[in-house]
Amino acid sequence: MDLKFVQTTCPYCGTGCTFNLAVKDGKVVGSAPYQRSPVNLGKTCPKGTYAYEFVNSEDRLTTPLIKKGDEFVEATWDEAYALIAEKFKGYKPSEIACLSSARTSNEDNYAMMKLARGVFKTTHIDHCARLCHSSTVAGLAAVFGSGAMTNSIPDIEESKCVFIIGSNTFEQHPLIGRRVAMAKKKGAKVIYADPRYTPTARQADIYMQFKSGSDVAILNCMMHEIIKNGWEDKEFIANRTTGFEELKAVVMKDDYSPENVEKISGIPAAQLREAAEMYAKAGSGALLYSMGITQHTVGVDNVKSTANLQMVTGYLGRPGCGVNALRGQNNVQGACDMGALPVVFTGYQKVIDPAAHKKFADAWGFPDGICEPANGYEVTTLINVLADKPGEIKGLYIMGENPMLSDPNLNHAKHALENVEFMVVQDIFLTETAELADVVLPATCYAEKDGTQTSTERRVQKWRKAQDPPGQSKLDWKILAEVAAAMGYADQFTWETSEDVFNEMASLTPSYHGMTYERLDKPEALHWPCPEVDHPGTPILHTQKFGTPDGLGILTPLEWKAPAEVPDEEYPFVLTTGRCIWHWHTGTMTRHSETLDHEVPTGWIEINTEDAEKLGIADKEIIRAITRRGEVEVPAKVTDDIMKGVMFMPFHFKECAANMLTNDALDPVSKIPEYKACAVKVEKI
Ligand code: MGD
Ligand code: SF4
Repeated sequence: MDLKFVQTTCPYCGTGCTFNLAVKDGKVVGSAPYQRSPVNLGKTCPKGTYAYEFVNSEDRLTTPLIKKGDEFVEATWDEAYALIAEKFKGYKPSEIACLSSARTSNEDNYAMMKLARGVFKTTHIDHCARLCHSSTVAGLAAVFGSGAMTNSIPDIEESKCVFIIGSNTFEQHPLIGRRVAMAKKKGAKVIYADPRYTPTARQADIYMQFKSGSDVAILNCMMHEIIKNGWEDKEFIANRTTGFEELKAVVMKDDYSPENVEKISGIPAAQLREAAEMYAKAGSGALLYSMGITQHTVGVDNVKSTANLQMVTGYLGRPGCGVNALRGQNNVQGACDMGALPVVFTGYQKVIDPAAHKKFADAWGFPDGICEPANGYEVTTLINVLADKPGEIKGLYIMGENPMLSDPNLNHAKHALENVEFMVVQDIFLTETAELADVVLPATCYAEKDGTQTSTERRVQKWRKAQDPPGQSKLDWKILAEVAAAMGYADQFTWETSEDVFNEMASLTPSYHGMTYERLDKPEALHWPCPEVDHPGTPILHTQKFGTPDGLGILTPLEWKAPAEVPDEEYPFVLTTGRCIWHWHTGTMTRHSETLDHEVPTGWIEINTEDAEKLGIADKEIIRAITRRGEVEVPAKVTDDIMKGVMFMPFHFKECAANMLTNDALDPVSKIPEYKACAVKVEKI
């Protein structure tokens, strides 16, 4: 028997835990701890522990498929490439769109970005960061000059007070949650604000339960109390920020007094006062947030509001502090860094900047040039264009995304995708989206490839190949390079290894410039920015100055605005949605993992005990949940963990898909949908 252990990085959440895959006779059969990781210190959550189980699932895609009539038939790679090239050559650049993937490596995303902009010459490329943290990128970039998590995961342990708002850290980033627990053991206080009494709430010294969608009011109220009592960091404000007087004029309004914010949020005024005092007086404060902040029509305002609080308290640029935006997908930070966005090349170099455009055009050397120096469609705009203007986009190439379960308002998304003339899906499973495709291409998963991913803390880590790919499946970047070759651009895609792709990318990307595969092999890897080969990486951003033109952080006066859809007589409850610890996003991988699927085999809707009593609904009863956009039948979970008037659904389960219900209203700046608040009613069946 041949048994070996291959160290790799978890393919689920943005924490970036390292573990070993156990490989017996060439097949992945289990996982084992890797003790030297400074991120997870040898531990993993259930998803990481069982991340080996889906790898050899019988349902993995193993051969290219081409749709003939309503059925897929197996095809050779050459047949699939020939068809893709024939179709895409027939479209104008503006008629093609590409969706890249936060589940694939940096190398795969770079290849997709180059294929889109260099071969298809389209500006329309985006990925699911749009649905997740586009408000973080837009919000933090505007006020700090960089749209990423400011501090590192180990650094959270140094905090004297951790303030978590809109993140169920202990369930969704469990190994970051463990850091919070470690900080607490050292004496830190924990303040938690969330509509649900989650496992994170159990760790809190102060737990503030509030109505989804009142974040700006709560944060303004905390600043109101801090400034009223003179607890703000006057030196930090004077030396490192701009706009304090304008901010003060708004937050000091009576609208944001604890009594008035109690009316908006449901949090008792006394608790708001207590939280503001505890936080401001702690001496160091790490603010952690996730999709509870970002997924709103005011997502960018929410993000800027968290930045305001951190600047007012001076909790930035030093250990135990920071705006810690906990990114969702394992490589959503990396996919953004790689330029899988409609406005930037790698490292956030703007497509509309003539110098950046020329730099990439020259380096890539496409004889007929690259895309226009213009911005493309965001995913959510693309879906609206597909739905409303059939024919404007004709060809769609999707790598590693499943919008048919992850997009809001699924009836609308389905209508949009059905309007695509020719769709390619490149995935590891035949997803709900792949079922609508004309060509499906089988890709390798994390266990079958070398590559890198960038975690939420900007740490760039390695994936290492543990087994051969199943059937004819291939590396994502390799497939994209072969598509490029079929389109006539083999000379621009001559990479032989993942490392070749990385080196090309790093040579064009200042924040990755000093990284090499050799340097990334160390257990601690490297945090960007890492501009030179002798640079140690940057675990904490903004230590001396911000990335804004004048180096100052921008305080932004913000008024609270209600969600786009609020409860009324017909739809009297607020619906909020998210994940559970056992499953990941659209469940493609976790539902192919026997252990995880066995733990939580289907979805549910959480209803407060008093609300359920009034409606005559029993625990586990199958009920109908209805919004203005759709309806689903789903088992009720009657619980006191959710506040009265609010309901919660996880979005992993196709048989009771939360996104049949959610609202596709968008934040005007980041274009993120409002997954976290819409109006719902429930009925007995
Ligand atoms: P995933 O399930 O992660 O969802 O939206 P998606 O990205 O669409 O889909 C990723 C796909 O990648 C899967 O089909 C998987 O099989 C495939 N895959 C995995 N590894 C590989 C690989 O190596 N190569 C290739 N080619 N494919 C691979 C997620 C999106 O969902 C996000 S990021 C968020 S934050 C949103 N959250 C959210 C919410 O909170 N509520 C509701 N209601 N909906 C939401 N939708 C959003
Ligand atoms: Fe994987 Fe995230 Fe769990 Fe770590 S916390 S094992 S990265 S899912």
